[in-house]
Amino acid sequence: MGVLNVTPDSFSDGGRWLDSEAAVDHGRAMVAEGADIIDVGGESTRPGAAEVPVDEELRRVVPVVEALAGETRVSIDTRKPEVAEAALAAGATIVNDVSAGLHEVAAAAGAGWVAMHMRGTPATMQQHATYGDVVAEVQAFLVAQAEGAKAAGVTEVWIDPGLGFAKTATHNLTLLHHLDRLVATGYPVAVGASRKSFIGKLTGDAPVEDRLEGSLAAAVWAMEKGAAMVRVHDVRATVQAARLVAA
Ligand code: HH2
Repeated sequence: MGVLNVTPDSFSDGGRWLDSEAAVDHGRAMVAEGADIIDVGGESTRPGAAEVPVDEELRRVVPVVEALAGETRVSIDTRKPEVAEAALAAGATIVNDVSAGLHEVAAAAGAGWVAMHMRGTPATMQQHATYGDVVAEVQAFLVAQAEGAKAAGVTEVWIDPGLGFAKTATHNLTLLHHLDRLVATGYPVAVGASRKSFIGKLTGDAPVEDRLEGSLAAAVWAMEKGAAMVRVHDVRATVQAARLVAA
């Protein structure tokens, strides 16, 4: 899954693809590099990010989804039902749901759904990064959400531990270490580690533009533990790594 942030403020590529044409070109480039799904998002969810009004989020994402949907599979990365509905109407076929609360929208459209674990909102989530057993708690939440979605009629349900969302670096590492426990639930697992701050922290404070190697290591680890999808910014390099893992 290639990341396409149509935002001014995403943590690693904010402002680069804000213009629709530049965004569509970047989406096409990621498809050419081997991405199977392009994940279009119009709201940054980095820690502390402010909420984007619905109209503005729609203005950012709908033209980009429309342009890419005829050429590749598109997911919509949003927390808002209105935005998910509009993107599905524009041709997206998966809701990448960082709120894990939009399964009814996916069910109504016959779309796939990614349930990601988070606590609170991006503005408040780092205050909620306390767990007794992070793996058990994340797993229990995701399985409950996934079962609810299946019962509502969603046939394609993914689960995602939500690295960096109400998680410390240690929580992220613990979840990666025990990713096989999420895989054992039987739901296909998606993982988004790409360029996140815990990678910088573990690599001598590498700035966001210098986290490719750490991101690849995390993606390879996740795939080896059984993840069925990795959400990444650097598609060409990750596809090459994925082919080696698969071989
Ligand atoms: N991470 C981000 C956004 N969406 N979706 C899933 N399923 N899993 C993730 O780990 C995930 C996600 C945050 O990364 P990014 O989109 O690069 O940044 P920002 O939120 O600042 O736009």
